[in-house]
Amino acid sequence: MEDVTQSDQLVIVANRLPVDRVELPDGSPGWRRSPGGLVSAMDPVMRTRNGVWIGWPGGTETDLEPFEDDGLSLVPISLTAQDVEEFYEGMSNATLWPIYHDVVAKPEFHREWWDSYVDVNRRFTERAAEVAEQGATVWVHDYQLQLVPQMLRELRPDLRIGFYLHIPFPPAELFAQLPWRRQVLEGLLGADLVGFQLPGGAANFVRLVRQRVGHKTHRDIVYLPDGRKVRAAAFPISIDTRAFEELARRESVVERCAEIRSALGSPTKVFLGVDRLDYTKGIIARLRAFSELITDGSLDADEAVFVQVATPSRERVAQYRLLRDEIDRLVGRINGDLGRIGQPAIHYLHSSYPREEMAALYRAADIMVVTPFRDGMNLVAKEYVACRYDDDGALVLSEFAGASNELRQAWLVNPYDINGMKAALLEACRADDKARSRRMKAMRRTVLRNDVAAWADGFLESMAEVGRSE
Ligand code: ADQ
Repeated sequence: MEDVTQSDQLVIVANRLPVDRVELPDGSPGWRRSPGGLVSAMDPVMRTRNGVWIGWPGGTETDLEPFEDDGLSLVPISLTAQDVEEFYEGMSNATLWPIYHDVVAKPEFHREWWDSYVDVNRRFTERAAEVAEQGATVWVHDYQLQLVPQMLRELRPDLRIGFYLHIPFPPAELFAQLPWRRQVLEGLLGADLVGFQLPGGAANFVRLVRQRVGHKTHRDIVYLPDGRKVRAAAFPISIDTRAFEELARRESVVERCAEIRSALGSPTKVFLGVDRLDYTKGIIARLRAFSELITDGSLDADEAVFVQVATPSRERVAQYRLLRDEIDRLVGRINGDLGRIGQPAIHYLHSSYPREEMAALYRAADIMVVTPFRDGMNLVAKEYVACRYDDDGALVLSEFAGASNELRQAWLVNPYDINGMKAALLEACRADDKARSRRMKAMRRTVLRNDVAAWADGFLESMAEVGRSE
């Protein structure tokens, strides 16, 4: 029965707040909304449900007060320089991130990083417990905050708690390396609903709970000894598809697309890669595959160029600095060997761009190359499809990106197989108009149907049901 004191309030707890600290024209500090699918998906729900967003603003400022930004209530959590080093760069990005991504890089284990992870998770929890109204819904996001569900349930058993993992949940064999594996599983079990990108992640989780914690499970439900039930299920995330399409249709974007192609020397085929600079994204293997196609004469350097955009990311973590140097060297070598004056084979841009520029790049690309070794979803693949309202363009996509579950009509590749990637790049490049448009049409139907609003609604409806069935 519905309790009259239940609140409709929705509290989001995520590592980052959806705003960045900026300097206003008068020199005073202010905030700028950081564009992103999650914020735009949550915005309408947050407005109707008296929403509050708890997160870290990204710096080390202290004594930040809760504030309103364009109708959104934001509650900042302060991190010290030591928290950033141990909780964020350490435990989150040098331990959990590689373990959850197939150990593509070697994870580091440090007990003081774990202590900091527990401590910061507790601070997020305490703030959520203060802010949430009686019976509110709290939606916790991602691998940085896996202990929050359990900590919050202990403080506030009246709340309905959901958790969503944006990255893959690893197979039991890899997860078992984590010295704090049981604490993490128990942390997640504090939620009523634990959401994953793919059914495989949910199944890994349920299996681990059975093996390592010893709870009874049946299909997607975990039965706790106190009678509580936890559901683990897949909710593949998406993008604001219509907003991307609308952007891609703008006159200014169409003009910018033509400008980009002409600045590249009007090649016949433009290949594009867009990633955060991360070792999971497979940037090196893909550039190598492309350069070999030119070296062995399958592609002509006068006809084909590769544009690789890599957003700076986690630059204080050692593995990321090494990767950046490695990419710099590889691009230098390829262009030294294959480029001509004013005509490099690879255009490498190490920076972040506004969404209009991204849309223009997607429009300008004949072949979009998305080849991560492991990726929860990969929104770039979906953004590319959303921008191709002309039903043209080819997507080469790794089997190991979550997006490959839905975008079956892409040219699917194993990113570890360089020859296989070369063959797929060539096929995508040589496909006739009919084949390209047939594949693109089918993928567009998929991303139009499952957009980010459908994703958020699906998760929240499922949370409401889990609550009711108890
Ligand atoms: P990411 O690892 O960051 O996300 P992805 O899903 O591709 O990977 O999202 C990247 C976002 O950054 C895209 O929206 C893209 O447009 C933007 N971006 C990339 N390069 C950019 C640039 N140079 N300038 C501006 N914007 C740029 C994590 C998981 C993914 C999962 C998402 C969402 O690792 O697997 O899909 O969360 O759940």
